[in-house]
Amino acid sequence: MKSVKKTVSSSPSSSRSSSSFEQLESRRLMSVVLPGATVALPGTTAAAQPALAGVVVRDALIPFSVDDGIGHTIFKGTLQDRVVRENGAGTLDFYQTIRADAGFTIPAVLQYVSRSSFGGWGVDANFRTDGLGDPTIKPEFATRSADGKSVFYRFGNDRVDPGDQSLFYLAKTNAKAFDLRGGTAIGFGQGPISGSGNGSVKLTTAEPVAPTTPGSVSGVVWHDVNGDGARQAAEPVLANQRVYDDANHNGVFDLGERTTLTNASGAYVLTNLSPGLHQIREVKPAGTRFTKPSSGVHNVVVPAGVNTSGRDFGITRTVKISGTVFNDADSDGVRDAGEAGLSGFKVFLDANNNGVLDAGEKNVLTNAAGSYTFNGLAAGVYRVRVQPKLFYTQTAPATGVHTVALASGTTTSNRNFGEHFRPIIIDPIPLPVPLPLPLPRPLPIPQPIPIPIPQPDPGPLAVL
Ligand SMILES: [Ca+2]
Ligand SMILES: [Ca+2]
Ligand SMILES: [Ca+2]
Ligand SMILES: [Ca+2]
Repeated sequence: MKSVKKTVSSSPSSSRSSSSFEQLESRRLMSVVLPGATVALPGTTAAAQPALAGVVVRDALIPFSVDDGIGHTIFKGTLQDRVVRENGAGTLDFYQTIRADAGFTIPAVLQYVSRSSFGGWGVDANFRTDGLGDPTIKPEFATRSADGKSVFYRFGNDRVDPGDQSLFYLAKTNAKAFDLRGGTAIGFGQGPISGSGNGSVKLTTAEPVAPTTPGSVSGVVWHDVNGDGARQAAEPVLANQRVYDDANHNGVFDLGERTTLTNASGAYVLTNLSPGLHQIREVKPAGTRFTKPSSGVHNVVVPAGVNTSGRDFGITRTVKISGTVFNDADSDGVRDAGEAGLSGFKVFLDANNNGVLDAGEKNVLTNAAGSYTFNGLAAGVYRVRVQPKLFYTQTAPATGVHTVALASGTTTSNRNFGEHFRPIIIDPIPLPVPLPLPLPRPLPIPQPIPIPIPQPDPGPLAVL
């Protein structure tokens, strides 16, 4: 601590000429900074201002350095950016303190700190004398721009030695919410480096914002018995399933993340979600997998004050097998670049393991990409084979079969088959030598059929 306050040069001309000092009257401990006004800062303590007592809701250390633009680093240190929610009113106070690195051996001269984004908010400016910091490093005046947006703390060219820290200066506001898109500019004057100039830095810090109306997300958790990702009427809902807002996007339910349980109807509503992107997940019961969404996560952009419904979760105990039949052009058993999938191959689950597709054995045809999927199977052991096809020889797997053992709710993929196309050249069948056509025999001349000469009627036979 320095016994005598040191100043190096006169104050910046920007603020003093247009100053209009507000009468402090009885408010001796906090100074309201109206737009366009300048106030003297007397300093205060939590004992004198009990309203300042609160909970720290943000406390960030932001390292920074300041160059003078002509090749000198004139300051190196840390800005501590803190937001406190007052216990009584629930309003936010925005604190900062500047600390010089111990290892940076050149003393610097602190001129000003300017914070943007206070437009529209009530601001009382001051500094704390009951906290950490060197009592000689503090702002004497606060000026607010005419539009109310920026609050300018004027330090009187206070000398900051390595390891020194300013007192905490603050803006007590009537805001109840904040974000991290504010700006803080810090200016340093000429230091003792020969030939050095002024310099400043702009850092991203907390700012007061209007509170937003939260939104919500709702849906149903159900048992997708057949694993098809759709909810059939006979499929039951699941109660007491934990759904949560995965705030840190790590795929795990962590303490402090907003959560709820599904009710007897399998329904959930996650409330009080800030507007913006949320990852809504469910804690998956053991031995199951998600079929809807298959990724297990709903990415929802929550609008302010609106419920987003229909974000259902389907879980199943069934298993899934998938793979591809590919054209193994070089017959090496490996799918190389350029070896396309083969459509129309029949892949089957060889239940009796006899190597052939029998009646009743599940089978599917590969699609245009050569892919196949068996979904909704019960957990167990499966032998997957491809039915031979004319002109193709199977090259993979070497054993000719994928044998897979799948526990409840698991899947296996890339169960691929290589098929090499080898057309069989068949010798042409010799054409039979044509036999000489038999000469047509002359048709016999038809003979006239003798017409029977009618006989006279013998008359009735005499009965003997
Ligand atoms: Ca279903
Ligand atoms: Ca998490
Ligand atoms: Ca190959
Ligand atoms: Ca069979």
